[in-house]
Formats: sequence, structure tokens, C-alpha cells
Amino acid sequence: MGIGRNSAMLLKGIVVKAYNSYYAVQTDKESKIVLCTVRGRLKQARFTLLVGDQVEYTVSSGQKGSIEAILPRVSMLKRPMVANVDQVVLTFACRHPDFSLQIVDRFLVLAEASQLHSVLCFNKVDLANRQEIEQVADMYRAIGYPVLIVAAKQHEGIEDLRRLLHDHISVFAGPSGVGKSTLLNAIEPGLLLKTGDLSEKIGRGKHTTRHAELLSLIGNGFVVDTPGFSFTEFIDMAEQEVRDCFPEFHELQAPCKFSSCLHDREPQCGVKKAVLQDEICSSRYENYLAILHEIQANKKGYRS
Ligand SMILES: Nc1nc2c(ncn2[C@@H]2O[C@H](COP(=O)(O)OP(=O)(O)OP(=O)(O)O)[C@@H](O)[C@H]2O)c(=O)[nH]1
Ligand SMILES: [Mg+2]
Ligand SMILES: [Zn+2]
Repeated sequence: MGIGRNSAMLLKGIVVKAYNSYYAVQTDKESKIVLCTVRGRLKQARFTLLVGDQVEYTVSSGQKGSIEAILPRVSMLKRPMVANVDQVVLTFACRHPDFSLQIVDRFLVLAEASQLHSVLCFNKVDLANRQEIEQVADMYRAIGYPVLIVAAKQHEGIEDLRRLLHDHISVFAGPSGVGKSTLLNAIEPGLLLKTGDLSEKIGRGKHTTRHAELLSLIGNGFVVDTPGFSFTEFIDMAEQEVRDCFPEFHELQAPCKFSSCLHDREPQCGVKKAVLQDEICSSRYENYLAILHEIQANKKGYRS
């Protein structure tokens, strides 16, 4: 430590928002925000310092702080760029927009590929048949994913969701219009996030992508609201990688004849057998094959 150079006390905090030349850092204990610049020797870090990073900083004079060190990063999410995210709450509407198992599985693959712990949140249950959505929820619970069925507008299930966010950095992701911002406002009314109808949103143009910001929850924990997107693509993924994003395949693929088995056209495949015996849900297997074939078609396109 720089003895004498800076007699100010070293404090710990987390970057909650990045501006052009300074960072909003929330202190560990009091959840007070301090605006910080980056120390000279850490200047190159300006390009790598992310929202979500834990930092050490000093406050020498007045209110302004100076970031002295970045603590080791546990994880990094690329879209949105946030460090140290521990879980993603994949949010979907039971209706309006229509529920789709295919979209759920495609988002789950993206989350698994980023090695994030996923929670599924099925919102707008007030518009749907609860029994039907419970069946879908049970299918995902059997795989090991926690599932919450909620209605943000009616404040139903909000307490369970709040409990799950406690002490975590959680990113809310999912298609547009499913109610992510409405849910966050229900959890923490002070957030005052913008919500709206799909029809109103179409006119907003392309510039709705805001910079990621950690929103602080009373009690402990942070959430990140993201603009919805529906276009999911997997072209940077390897075939084996997609296969590994389906956790229920892991144990059942032991009997596969080839360890490289992609559970598609190969003979003696444990996963295909499990699908036939209803041990693996056929919608999951079909959605897997669709992604696999997209990746394969894309590879072929490059070769020719
Ligand atoms: N019926 C019903 N409507 C809801 C519920 N939750 C949200 N909505 C409505 O759904 C619409 C979209 O909600 P938002 O919270 O803006 O959706 P979003 O997921 O944040 O959308 P993007 O920001 O575009 O990604 C709004 O009109 C909400 O009032 C719910 O539980 N039930
Ligand atoms: Mg929103
Ligand atoms: Zn196989």
C-alpha cells in the first residue's frame, strides 16, 4: 500500500453505473453513492472497469473519490456488460406476448452458455390457465431450474421473487413486453422504471438500449433491467457446447456409443432412448435439435 502517498482510508464498494469519465460507486455498508475517477496507474482499467466490479477507493477531499484497485472478478456477462452477475431471471409472459417453449429453451441455452444460474419467471398468470402453466413449470423444475409463477400487476408471487434476489446480482432478461420492468417496480417501487405496451414501444427506435446499471434493492442485492430481445442466435457456439447447455442430458448420455455423440443421427444414443422413454421432455429435445441444426447449417455455409 502506498504509505505516505495517500493517507486517506481505503474503502470498498461496487460500481453501480459508469459515465464517460467517472463511476458511481456504492459503499459496502451505508449504500451511499460516491462519484469516483480512476487513479492514474489504473487508467487502462477505464476500458475494462465494469458495472458490477468491486473496487477499493479513497475519498481524499470533499465528496469525490478515486478508484485505487479493482478486486478480482468472479464472472463477466457480455450482453449486457456486467461483472459478477450471479443469476439471471429469465422472464416470460404466460400470454401477451404468447408463451413459447422454444423461446424459453433458447434463452436458457444463452444463459447456460454464459455459465449463469438461471431462474425462470412466468409472469402475467392472471391472463392464463394456471394449471397449464404449472405443468410447464414442473417440467423445468424436474430439470433443476427454479420456476416462479407471478403476476406483476396484481403483486402476486412478488415476495418469493424478492427473497430469491436477496444478496445476489441478478439480471432480468427475456423478450420485450413480458413485464420485466413492471416486476422490478413491484419488487422495489422506488425504482420507477418505464413500462409500457408493445405497440407503444415499436416507435421508440433502436436507441433504447441503455447502459447497464445496477439497481440497488433495499435489504441487499442488485438487479439489472435489460431491454427485451427475441432474436437469439448461436452461431459462435460449438455443437458440443449447445449439447452441454441441456443439463438433463448429462447423466443420460453415459450409454451413448460415442463420447462425442450429439444425440442426433448417431446409433446407440442414451439421450434418444431417454426421449423415447419420456425421461427427457420431447419439446426440450426438439428445441435442442433445432439449435444444433442451425449451427451446423451455418458452418456448412462458411465452408462452401
Ligand atoms: N395482465 C398483466 N399485464 C402485465 C403484467 N405485468 C406487466 N404487464 C403489462 O405488460 C406490459 C409490458 O410490461 P413491461 O414491464 O414494460 O415489459 P418489459 O419486459 O419490461 O418490456 P421491455 O422493456 O420492452 O423489454 C405493460 O403494459 C404492463 O402493464 C401482469 O402481471 N399481468
Ligand atoms: Mg422494460
Ligand atoms: Zn447420444
